[in-house]
Amino acid sequence: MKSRNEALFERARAAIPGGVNSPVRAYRGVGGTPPFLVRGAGSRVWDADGKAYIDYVGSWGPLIAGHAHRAVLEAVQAAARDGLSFGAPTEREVQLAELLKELVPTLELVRLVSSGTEATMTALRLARGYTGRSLVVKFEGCYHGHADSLLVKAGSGALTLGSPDSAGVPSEIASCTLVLPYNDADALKRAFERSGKAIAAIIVEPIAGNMNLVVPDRDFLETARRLCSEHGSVLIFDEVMTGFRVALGGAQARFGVRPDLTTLGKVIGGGMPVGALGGRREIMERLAPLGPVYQAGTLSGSPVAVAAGLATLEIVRAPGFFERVSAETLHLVQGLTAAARARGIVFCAQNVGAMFGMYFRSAPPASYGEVMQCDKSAFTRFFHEMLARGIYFAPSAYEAGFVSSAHTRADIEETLAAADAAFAALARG
Ligand code: KE4
Repeated sequence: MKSRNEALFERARAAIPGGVNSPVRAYRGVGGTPPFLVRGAGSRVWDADGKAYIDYVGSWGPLIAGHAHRAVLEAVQAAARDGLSFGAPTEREVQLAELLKELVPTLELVRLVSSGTEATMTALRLARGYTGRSLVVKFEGCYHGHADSLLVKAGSGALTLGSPDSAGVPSEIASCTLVLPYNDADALKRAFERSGKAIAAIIVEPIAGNMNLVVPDRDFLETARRLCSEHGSVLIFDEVMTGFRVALGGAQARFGVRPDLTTLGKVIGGGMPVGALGGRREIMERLAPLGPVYQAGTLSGSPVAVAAGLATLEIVRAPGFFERVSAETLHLVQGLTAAARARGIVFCAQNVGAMFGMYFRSAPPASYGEVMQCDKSAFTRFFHEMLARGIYFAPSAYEAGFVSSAHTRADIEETLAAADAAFAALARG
């Protein structure tokens, strides 16, 4: 007898490529049938077979306030009662732009879009239009959404599926993307010595979360900042994942490095489709309708989606929010590390704010190469042992995990008890 999840997955594969609308959801990286989720509340989700899970994916980052937060739902319902979309300016999107400017001081102007991909795609086009140059620098293992120029040695689902370079991207476009090793300041210096005056932009995850969590050296980001300033290139921090996740002001606040442009998504939509790019006024004013760089969107700044984002950011900005959620995340990673050590499993874990990484290696990786040294089969075994025990991690060794303000200490202790049993199972072989 098929489970509901299996029956749904069979139906889904008959109507949708791979049965999913985003590849990493298909569980190709870990095998098995993905649970079809039917409900979420706080820190938990339920699948079509009625099984409950403590959720550490949080829709891949947006749900930092937990599932179905009352204030977020009420904001969405109130907005929806006035109409779903107008294709005209509304006050709510002005409120969100003003709030983003207040919370992220490097944002002098902000443009709202509907996804992180739109934000990074636009940021690249804007940097190229502003500088008149074509070459962009990205880093191996970083994922910035699925725009053609950025699907070159990409992370996240592309890395999970083993296709970091996508088919369908013309070589002419890929040749304008220079891929360098992440967290390697010397490689960056050499690239700028060779091609600095041709480089329109560096785009970087200031803390990487799409090759698992990799925290760069401050010197790497400071070198990127210095080289861009010296050569007239645009420094783009892709904070779609780290924005309002690692700190209220994002990774740029933690490192004290000022990008020229920042891209945002996930948390700023609170689970609804919102992305944004923002930064220096003289660059942002090149965007249509003011300047020659075109960008548009039917549902950009959707009042219902923006209402979810505004409500979420009001929760996030409350005094003590980050201290509390970071403390619970720290307790989780310390407990996982201790549980593995007690069972003799080579494993470590770390967090930055409410984002964490788990690694089947003896120390957190500081580069893409070190990520590749992690024991992927051990991760896969651990993933399934935990899923069976009602703990829902990202189905890939190349993704970060997320804790919300709805996760209680009891949730963390339940997770650690499951981890002890899972590591024991791994130790038995
Ligand atoms: P979206 O287009 O998926 O909203 O954002 C793309 C994006 C851009 N930049 C960064 C740093 C990102 O992490 C993302 C999207 N992250 C993945 C998870 N690692 C989304 C999950 C998925 O692709 O299904």
